[in-house]
Amino acid sequence: MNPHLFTPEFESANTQDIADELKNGSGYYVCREAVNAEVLTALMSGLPAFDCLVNNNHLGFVKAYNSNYLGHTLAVSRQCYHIVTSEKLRAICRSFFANPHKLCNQRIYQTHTASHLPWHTDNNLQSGNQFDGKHNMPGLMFMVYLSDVNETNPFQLIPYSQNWSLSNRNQFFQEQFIERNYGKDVVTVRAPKGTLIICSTNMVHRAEPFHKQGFKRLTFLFQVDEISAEHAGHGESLLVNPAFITDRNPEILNYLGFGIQSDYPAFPETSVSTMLVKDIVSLQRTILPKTVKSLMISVAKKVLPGAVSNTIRMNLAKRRILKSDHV
Ligand SMILES: O=C(O)CCC(=O)C(=O)O
Ligand SMILES: [Fe+2]
Repeated sequence: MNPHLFTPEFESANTQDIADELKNGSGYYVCREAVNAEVLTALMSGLPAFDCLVNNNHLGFVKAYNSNYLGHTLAVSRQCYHIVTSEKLRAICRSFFANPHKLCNQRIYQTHTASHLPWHTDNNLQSGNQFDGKHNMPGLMFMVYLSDVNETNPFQLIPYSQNWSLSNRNQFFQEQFIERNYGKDVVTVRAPKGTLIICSTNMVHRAEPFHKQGFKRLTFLFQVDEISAEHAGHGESLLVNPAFITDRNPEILNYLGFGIQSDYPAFPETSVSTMLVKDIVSLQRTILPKTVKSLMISVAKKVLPGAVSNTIRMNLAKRRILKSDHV
């Protein structure tokens, strides 16, 4: 474990008190700048580009409208792995959960330009990638801001809402209902990057809707839920880079869900149809010249005798080598 993962302020916070607040109190906990600045810098510099993955074997961001998602953080980022498996966060989980629990999902996402995520809770069941009702297992949602969050698109929550949210079995809450009944209670988390937010998955929350050209917010989010035979398979399939697992303590492996069924696909399900027109156009710009080149090569191969096309291919390869020597 990295001893300097967290700032002294968070390191010195009492994990039992945090768990009590989450379980029996307001249902949330915020520590401003909980993650050390150097860890954040290393985390950010190790992230893949926001490019689209086309026919390669890498893990990277996918595009869903105005958001980019990296759904396999523990396969890509050593810092994410160490934050999720840190003794400090596991100690909070140990105090909060009365029963075995495991990491159910994790992602880094960037929202930009506009977003409207309605009020909701995160105690969701899925069938494949579809919402399949609410469960009442205890769970914790952890969020680390990877951007400074001020006026635009802050996380918002309603304290104590974990005590009444289960009365709504739908995925989302009506905006007017929340505004009318709980508008004055809303807590808005405007805070610098590195801030850690923990809340009960039964807590009503959202990201404040926004529409602002040029705005971007990057966030690391993960969720730990109780394991229950009634909901076998609950949770997203996880990819981990084994090189990050420096401590094979069975408690960590169980917490990561080794040997436990997790059926949900990585969130969100994306395809070309979830890309914005401008992203498709930019992808076409990269693909089109390569398409034309491949087409010319395949036509040349068909019409030219084999010996001639081999000579051309060898000359092209030589030119490529010469060019790279000059770089
Ligand atoms: O990004 C946020 O502020 C909230 C995200 C959230 O609630 C979710 O993804 O379920
Ligand atoms: Fe949520």
